[in-house]
Amino acid sequence: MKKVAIVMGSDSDLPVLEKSAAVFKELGIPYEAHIYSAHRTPDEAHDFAANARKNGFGAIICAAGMAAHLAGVVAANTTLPVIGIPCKSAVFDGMDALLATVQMPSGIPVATVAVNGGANAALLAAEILAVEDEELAGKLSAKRAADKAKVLEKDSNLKL
Ligand code: RP5
Repeated sequence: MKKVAIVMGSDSDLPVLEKSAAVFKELGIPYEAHIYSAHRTPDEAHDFAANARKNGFGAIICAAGMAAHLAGVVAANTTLPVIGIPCKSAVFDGMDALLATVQMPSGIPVATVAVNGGANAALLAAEILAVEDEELAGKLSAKRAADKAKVLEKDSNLKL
């Protein structure tokens, strides 16, 4: 199975990426995590993206807040699928990062998930890998069914 990369602009983004890592652990997907910033370590961000395909990655998750250019810069340097997570910051509540991540120019796509959407970013990466992996597709279906069962149990226990 291909690996997934988790790249964050700062260690202050870690709580969001812990949700991604939990999904990968649950599904048995190999991953590697890095702190590379589009602004503070631009050379490392570039080199990681440019070499990601030959280094065995199948998808890249990029999380950044504020002027969130990381996902776009990584996407500009690879044709692997890039999933952007806009991270919430104190001043604009994540709207700044959401717009910076989602509004990519035509030709360089970034699949943007919700603000702080670490779990969905990992699930989307898993779905991309599962296109060619029946066993992983089965695990994703089982997770959907288990999540559904949890909601239905809450429904039957609901007292209001
Ligand atoms: C972004 O700026 C990071 O992704 C982080 O969300 C935000 C703030 O970074 P720190 O100042 O906390 O390192 O580049």
